[in-house]
Amino acid sequence: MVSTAPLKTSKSEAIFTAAQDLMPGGVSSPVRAFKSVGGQPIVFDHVKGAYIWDVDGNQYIDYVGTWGPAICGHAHPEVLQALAAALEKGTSFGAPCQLENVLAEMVIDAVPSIEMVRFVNSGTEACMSVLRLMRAFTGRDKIIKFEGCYHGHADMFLVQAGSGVATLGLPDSPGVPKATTATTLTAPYNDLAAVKALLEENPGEIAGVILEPVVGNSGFITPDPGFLEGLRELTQQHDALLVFDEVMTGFRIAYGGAQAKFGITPDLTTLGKIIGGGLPVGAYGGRKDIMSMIAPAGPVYQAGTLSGNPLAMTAGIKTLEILKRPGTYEQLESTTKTLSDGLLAVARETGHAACGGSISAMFGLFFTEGPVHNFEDAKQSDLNKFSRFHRGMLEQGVYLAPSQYEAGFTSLAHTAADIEQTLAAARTVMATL
Ligand code: HOZ
Repeated sequence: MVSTAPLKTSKSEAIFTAAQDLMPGGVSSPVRAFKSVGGQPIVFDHVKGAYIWDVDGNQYIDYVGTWGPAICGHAHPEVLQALAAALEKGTSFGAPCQLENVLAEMVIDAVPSIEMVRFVNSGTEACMSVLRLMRAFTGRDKIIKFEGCYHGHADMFLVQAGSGVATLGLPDSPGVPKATTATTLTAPYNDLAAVKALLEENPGEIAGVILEPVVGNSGFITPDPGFLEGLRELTQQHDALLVFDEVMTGFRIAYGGAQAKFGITPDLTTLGKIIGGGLPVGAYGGRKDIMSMIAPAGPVYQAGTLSGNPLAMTAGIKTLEILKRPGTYEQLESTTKTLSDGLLAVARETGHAACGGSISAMFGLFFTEGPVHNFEDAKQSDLNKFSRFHRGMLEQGVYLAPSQYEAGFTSLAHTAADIEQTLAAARTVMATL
């Protein structure tokens, strides 16, 4: 049972104050700085299962899960054991290792679109590499992305981006040359007519369409019925590629990702987070004829010293082995639905306009009547209320993503008692908002 005693955060505050002189904003990645929810971030000491402990000794039920990788629960004993054995063999090879084959086969078996895969070190790297490949394969420069979708921080994607960009209200970043984003066209999510218009206005010029098949970077937004099917048809009609960014949804929405769940097979897919089991990893893959263009098989250059790192491969392999066991996705679905339905019920009982939902181990809650179909709808959420909710939940021992524009994540380690305690906390907090 996580304690709900008043938070003592003096050590967190001292460490974060010192950090602000050492690192921009005191952090290594923006959203975790709590800028949009106010207050200082808590500084973690250790994590285990569904829980986090901060440096002041406070314990929290965690719904961030290190932004996605911790789907089996933090520091899963089997993952730690596999890593301990792998460590004995060294931390980095910079040369082929059999573990890459093992994880590649697991990914190819699981994800319908992937016939061949390249491992990289982050989701950002996967997306920037896939974009080069899209352009090389089609001989076209323009791409279509969706408002509020986030595909990492490469220049070409910093247009109407979600996640930290939306959280901090930075629609365009200084330092990105106009020429770099001139070929990035945007459409509202779930708006097939807008995509059709862009394809027709730019005949023979669009390399492809990239999207989060279920959005997690402007809050949790699901594709309307027919949207993914429509994108598949439109891209085929215009000889453009369809790319699913499954960095968040891969092995989370289903073992085979959103593409398995919805039965739509893109040409290319990007992955990250879960396939590294908590170590830095990313991957992109897809049709063999397209992937064969990557160097050294083909002329499209992309490389990395730590790519295919044996520790990351080991943690990824063990994580996928655990996820593949019978009943895991049923358990994730049921845990998350109980949480999501419960949060909505509590919001209604306490008189708040709210909407949201869940699929498998991913969920979201907006403080607006909704429905939320796209980023514009998401922006109608009461951000001030979300901030107070976030702080209240923290004080009740529940750690939520410190931004309205991030999805929530559950894990196999979350118990019925954790969910019950979270809903009791939400009832207490929402009654005060
Ligand atoms: N971009 C990630 C969230 N979608 C990570 C955020 C962070 O660590 O600050």
